[in-house]
Amino acid sequence: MRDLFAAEEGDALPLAPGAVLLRDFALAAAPELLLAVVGVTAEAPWRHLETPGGFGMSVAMTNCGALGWVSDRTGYRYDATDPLRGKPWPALPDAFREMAHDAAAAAGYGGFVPDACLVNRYEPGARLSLHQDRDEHDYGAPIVSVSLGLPVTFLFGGAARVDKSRRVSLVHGDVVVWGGPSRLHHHAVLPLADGEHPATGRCRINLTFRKAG
Ligand code: MD3
Ligand code: FE
Repeated sequence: MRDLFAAEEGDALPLAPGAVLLRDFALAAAPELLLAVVGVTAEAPWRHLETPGGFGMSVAMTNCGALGWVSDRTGYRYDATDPLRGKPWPALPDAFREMAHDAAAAAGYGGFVPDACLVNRYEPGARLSLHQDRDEHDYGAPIVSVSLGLPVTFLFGGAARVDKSRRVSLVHGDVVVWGGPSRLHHHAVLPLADGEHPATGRCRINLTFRKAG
């Protein structure tokens, strides 16, 4: 338990319409999930993608599942082929599929079957600037986000870029399910503070499950 007044494990805290924070939902499965990340990155290594504007992203990324999110000078897209290796992305590990499905169900989204998992690695200073996730075909499906390792401050705003943002601290084992009216809201990840976590070392890993195709 984080502190005396923190939510009980398994509590579902509404963050915004359609968005639910499941504190500690991935805590028990974390070692298995992290082992699977090692397997995925042995096949499809971490890389810093280039944005269409020509900047290198501070977050290191890879993917597993039928589709992977990629960025290069031509834009953002989902691709069945890893451009680095010219091969399909590694298969979605069973532990990933189950976590995504069960978290979505706990948040009220039954039958979630992701076809894409973006794996993000934040080292100290790495951040994600304000954006929307709108490269997927089906905005009706939720996005499931699993936080592992070092804590981070997550900002989520509204439908318009200028809407006021709220901030929430996401720690090891937290899961957020974004769906319904919040699915296209703007969000950002503030620069990761330096630290050391027993499960991941000096980084934060985020798994983002989507139905992209
Ligand atoms: C809020 N990653 O990869 S998903 C991303 O912590 C990304 O690495 C976050 O944002 C991270 O695109 C976790 C968080 C997320 C996803 C979709 C949303 C937040 C959202 C849709 C609407 C509002
Ligand atoms: Fe995003």
